[in-house]
Amino acid sequence: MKIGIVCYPTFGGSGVVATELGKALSETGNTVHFISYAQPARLNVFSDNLFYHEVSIKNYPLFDYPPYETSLTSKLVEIVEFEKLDIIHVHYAIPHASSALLAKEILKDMGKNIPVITTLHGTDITLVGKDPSCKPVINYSINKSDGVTAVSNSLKNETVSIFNISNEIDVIPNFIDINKYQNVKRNPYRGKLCGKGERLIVHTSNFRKVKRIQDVINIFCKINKEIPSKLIMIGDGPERANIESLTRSLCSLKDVVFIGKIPDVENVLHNADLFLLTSEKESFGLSALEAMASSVPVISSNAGGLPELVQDGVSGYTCDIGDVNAMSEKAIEILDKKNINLFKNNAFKTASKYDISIILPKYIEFYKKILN
Ligand code: GMT
Repeated sequence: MKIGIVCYPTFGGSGVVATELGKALSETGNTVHFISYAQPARLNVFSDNLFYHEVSIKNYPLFDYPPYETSLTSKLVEIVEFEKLDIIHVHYAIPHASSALLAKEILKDMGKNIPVITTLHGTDITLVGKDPSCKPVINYSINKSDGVTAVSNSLKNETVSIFNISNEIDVIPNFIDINKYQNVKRNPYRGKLCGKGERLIVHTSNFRKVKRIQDVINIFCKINKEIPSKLIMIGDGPERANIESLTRSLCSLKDVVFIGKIPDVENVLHNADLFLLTSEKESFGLSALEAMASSVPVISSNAGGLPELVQDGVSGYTCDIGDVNAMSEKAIEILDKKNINLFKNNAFKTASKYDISIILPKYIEFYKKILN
């Protein structure tokens, strides 16, 4: 198959999933064309059947806002026509789905039928998508796509409850390449940061309000009073300065390190003891899956799809959103030396169910169903 993948090029979950999917599809003999405004962060390999096309945006003094959607639509028309694509798969509905559907209409006038698949990732529905400034366009795009997938049952249900949906939505969960996480040899931070017997806790996010990162810091302070620990904060975003200042006021900065955005989370997760994800909304929680693939148990909120991913009491615990006390108590339970190894093993077993070898065939099957 010749597949066009449209995604955000950033470190966000939807871009990561789209990029890893494209790489895996190309390794199984398909030709994949990535279309985005910058090279996707995880697109670090190239081969003769993997391509990247940059959407360049024509600006003009009249425009207060560069017309990205128009440029993306035109690029899609060009790539479908000249690369003879069989299918377009867009990740994150805004604005990718409506651009792809307009490209489909343009191509129809040119005598070419191109199926469009839209994968919903989370905030394109639960936060931004339902805003009146986007809602009718997202509703239309979901109903007019040739195929729609959501990354969890929770996201599918939320989509159906928010919008007026007449199209079928299939659930295909996110995935990881388990080997990548298991083959890490050394965590470069663990030895430098942690004293003997100290636990290592990790959080990863895009530092947005929706992640409730203040809860991560509060939970860590409570844990650290009972069990000497260190916390590594991975990622960056609008809340980072506030969170760093909260950290300074609540605990010692020698116990918490902010390392910013990194391309190789697996190296930091390796040999960590606990992952914290306290989000108010989380359609799936790819970062929690990456942690479990590294044999790291998870304490998370019970937002969105997290209870589908984190098996409560087995691979970690899910607690009510904002319940810092319950999350700290459960964290201390997991970190106890008589429990930790069981939770670590279970976390890995849970993650194994989401290995790419299991999820990739579901996408290929879905493409074939749409193409037929
Ligand atoms: O976490 C974010 O805000 C980024 C966002 C994205 O689109 O990149 O993540 C969403 O998609 C990920 C991949 O499917 C999911 O694992 C995240 O749970 C989801 N984020 C939210 O729902 C807040």
